[in-house]
Amino acid sequence: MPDLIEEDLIREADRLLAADDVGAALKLLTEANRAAPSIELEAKLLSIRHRAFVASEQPPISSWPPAVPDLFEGQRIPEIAAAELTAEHIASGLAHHGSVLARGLLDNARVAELRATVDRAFAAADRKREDAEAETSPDLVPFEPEEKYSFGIFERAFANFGSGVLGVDSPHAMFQMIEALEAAGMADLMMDFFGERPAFSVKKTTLRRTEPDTVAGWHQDGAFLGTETRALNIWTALSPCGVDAPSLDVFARNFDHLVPTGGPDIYDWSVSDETAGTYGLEDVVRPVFEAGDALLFDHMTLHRTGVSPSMTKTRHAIEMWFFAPSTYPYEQIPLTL
Ligand SMILES: O=C(O)CCC(=O)C(=O)O
Ligand SMILES: [Fe+2]
Repeated sequence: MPDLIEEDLIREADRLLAADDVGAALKLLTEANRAAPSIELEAKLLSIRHRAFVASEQPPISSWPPAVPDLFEGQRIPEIAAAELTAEHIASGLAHHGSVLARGLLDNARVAELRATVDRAFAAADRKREDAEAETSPDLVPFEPEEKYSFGIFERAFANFGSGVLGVDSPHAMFQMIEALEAAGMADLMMDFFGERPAFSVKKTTLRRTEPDTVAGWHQDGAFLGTETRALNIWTALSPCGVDAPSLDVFARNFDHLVPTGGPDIYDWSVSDETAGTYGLEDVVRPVFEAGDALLFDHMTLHRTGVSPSMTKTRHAIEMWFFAPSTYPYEQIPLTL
């Protein structure tokens, strides 16, 4: 049960929400939680982010994708220090190279904290699988969206199958990650990029611990997100990867269409190795990430987990998909940033 101070804060946040001041409610609880972290406040923040989502705050900007010059000529996957990143760099990277690698998006302290939170969430998910009655709060608190959404058993099993835990089931991880992205300026930057305050996805925000013996499959996330949405995945490495631990394999080019799916692969939206090969494997890059580096890509980028038999280490990462609310793919269940 929340203690008195938390109850008061939550009541005050509800009052602000009733007066339609979502921003003030989020600010109140965020600042309180920064001063004294509490799972009740963190869970309430997620609930507000979900329930207060509105698709139509701003009209969509008319031309998409943005027409931008190639700011990274001669590079394959462009790299840039996160402190220098602008919305134009993101648009340019996506349009001309398929992705852009932001070095040092999260600092070491934030990475260490997040990695510990991810480990606790995984341990709690293991306990829960052994004993459905196990108490897992505060490490794992099953998220409950509004009733109109279908969500639960399947999504958790699917995340687990992919060596993941749903981000929203760890309100603490979501709090830390959003704080880290705010500190890195990504909230403002995405506002610039999308021309709308971004929303992120309940189903597509995943804490990952990827083992070196994982099975990888080529795909474009647009095969299930749809091609018409405006998306940005911030895929952040929380441990070094690309040499001893799985990274990502990414085509260093733009795709304006979905490539044919099917073949001897894991999901119906997977692309077979043979089909991927027809796009020129010489264009594939496996970035080497330091903890805190992030690859930014979208729903058209053709990629897979980048793994080799020689790898021996597990990699921690967070995959977090953002969308322009006006083009939100609703089955992915929205949360406002
Ligand atoms: O983390 C991985 O290996 C896969 C991530 C992925 O497919 C994605 O972020 O879209
Ligand atoms: Fe993906």
